[in-house]
Amino acid sequence: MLTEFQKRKLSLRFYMADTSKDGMVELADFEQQGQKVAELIGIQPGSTEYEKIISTYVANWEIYWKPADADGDNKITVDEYLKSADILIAENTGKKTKLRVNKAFFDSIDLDRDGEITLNEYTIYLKAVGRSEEDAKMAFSKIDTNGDGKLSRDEFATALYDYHASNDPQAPANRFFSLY
Ligand SMILES: [Ca+2]
Ligand SMILES: [Ca+2]
Ligand SMILES: [Ca+2]
Ligand SMILES: [Ca+2]
Repeated sequence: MLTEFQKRKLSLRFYMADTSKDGMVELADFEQQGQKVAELIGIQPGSTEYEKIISTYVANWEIYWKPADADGDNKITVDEYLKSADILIAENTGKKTKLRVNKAFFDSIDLDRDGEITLNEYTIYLKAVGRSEEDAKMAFSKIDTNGDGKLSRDEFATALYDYHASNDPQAPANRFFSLY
């Protein structure tokens, strides 16, 4: 069972992902996030690069979010999201599963596809979901655990798992999305 602390934390993340602010997380939110990222880095609609960015955001929806849609209406309510997060945490997945589950999300943020996320790439993502540059800097410093200025797949997946699972209000990974 999720604790009240986890529920509050994950609900904030849910409402951040709901960029259309209609109370549901759906495909359109991810298309919107991809569009915003393209706009922030000056990529024109219709270009190959633009389509690539959108497709990584669509993949993120398909792989991480859509499985939470228990009633199959293509919209995720906060209750559906919390239930699926509860199951994921209870499964206490190993490192391989963490890396697999988080691959699409990592790939959508790693804009130059070099296998590492820089502060700049992370800032673009967080801005696209409504956070500020300062928020991004703070969040990044908490999850770049070896302090080399880049997020490896391993650091990213571990921090994201801890973000979901941790019930310790002091855990650095709580700041993954800068929220709370
Ligand atoms: Ca929405
Ligand atoms: Ca649903
Ligand atoms: Ca990169
Ligand atoms: Ca690092």
